[in-house]
Amino acid sequence: MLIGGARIIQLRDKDLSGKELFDEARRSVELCREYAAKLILNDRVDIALAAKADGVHLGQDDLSPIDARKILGEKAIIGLSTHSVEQALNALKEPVNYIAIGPIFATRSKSDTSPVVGPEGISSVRFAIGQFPLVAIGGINTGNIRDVMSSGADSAALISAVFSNERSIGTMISELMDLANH
Ligand code: TZP
Ligand code: MG
Repeated sequence: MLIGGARIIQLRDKDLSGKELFDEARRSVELCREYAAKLILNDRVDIALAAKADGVHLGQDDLSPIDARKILGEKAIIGLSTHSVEQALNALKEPVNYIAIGPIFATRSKSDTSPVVGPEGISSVRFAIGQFPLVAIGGINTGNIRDVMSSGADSAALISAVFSNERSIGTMISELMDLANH
């Protein structure tokens, strides 16, 4: 992903032990530094702190952004997942650096998702939050990323779309970035 030009990597693994995740996080942080990219840890504020990650990505049921901010400090990037305009508006009152909205489309990467919000959901959240940084997540691929960006997302977060049978992860990322930026 770094070779392909990804600027922010989220380390997300719900199955690793704390020790294993910490080791992965440390290696990932080191690699991201080499590419001047950022490493965000999913869910785990404690491991983000211990591994000196750039920040943490929180869900609605994780530690609150206020508590994460107390632990990680002013410079940390804190993102919050939201699934509706109402949640996105509430997120604006929290000490977060970006809001994520999703799932945009159907996804197989997560089973307990809220209903899909579609590109219209991105537009509604964009309208509600003004210029605040907005990340779109869930089911985004080469076929729909342009629509996602033109609906008002600043960034797209994705997993499955970078794993192709024919092409490398780096190639997929650079293709997705080209589509997103043009
Ligand atoms: N929540 C909804 S989708 C997703 C998360 C964490 C991961 C991204 O999924 P996809 O569809 O593989 O890009
Ligand atoms: Mg989470």
